[in-house]
Amino acid sequence: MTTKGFIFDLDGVIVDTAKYHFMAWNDLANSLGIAFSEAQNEQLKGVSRVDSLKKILDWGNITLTDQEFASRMTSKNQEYLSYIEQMNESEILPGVLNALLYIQSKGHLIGLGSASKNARLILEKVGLISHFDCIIDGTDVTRAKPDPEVFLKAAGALRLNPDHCIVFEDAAAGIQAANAANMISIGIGNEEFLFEADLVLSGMKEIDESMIDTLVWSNSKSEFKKHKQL
Ligand code: B16
Ligand code: MG
Repeated sequence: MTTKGFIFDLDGVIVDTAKYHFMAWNDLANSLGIAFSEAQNEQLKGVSRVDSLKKILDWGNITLTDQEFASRMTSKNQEYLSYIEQMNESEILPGVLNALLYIQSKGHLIGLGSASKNARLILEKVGLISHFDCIIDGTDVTRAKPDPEVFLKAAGALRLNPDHCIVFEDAAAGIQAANAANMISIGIGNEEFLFEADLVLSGMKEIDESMIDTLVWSNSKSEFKKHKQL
């Protein structure tokens, strides 16, 4: 049997760090006199730190000097890290650990493909780092999702053909990146936003062993889609 690579996004798939990003961005926005809502925070999911700050400044119609921009990014990250420091395994989203253990028990490989520069620290905090055969994060890529770079690098680090990889993602841009890499794309969240995915699940808790078996036995994206229609 061909070895498969299961590549996971971090925020929104393995843990819900969006709430911590929200608190830190909200404090930053308020200190600049910009109103910031949870709906706006949704638009920052999967978006890099620098692009997130650019969007918030656009919403508030504010321009900062390069120096001020850099210092705001640093303070946002410091506040975010103070929340991450408190994280533990209770924050792993339901279904994640069982899926990782089953994939490993079958001899397949596990990778991370995240935009976050704090991904390693978060995986350590929740006690999952040892389950990952490779970690590709915001420190390893130059092009943000929907560019497929992060997932192609993960496939390369796992020494697997991209066709043999399956991506789990909660952001539309991440699904587009997986599709561009010719990987099976599994959307985690709302079908309304993730309609480009090969399959959408409401959460990782919906993944069971038979679904993982189906993913393992599908030799390509098109084969998986055909199986899904049966
Ligand atoms: P950091 P993911 C993304 O994680 C988050 O969804 C996004 O909100 C955040 O801005 C980005 O990471 C960068 O995070 O500030 O920690 O480098 O969904 O790609 O795992
Ligand atoms: Mg995400």
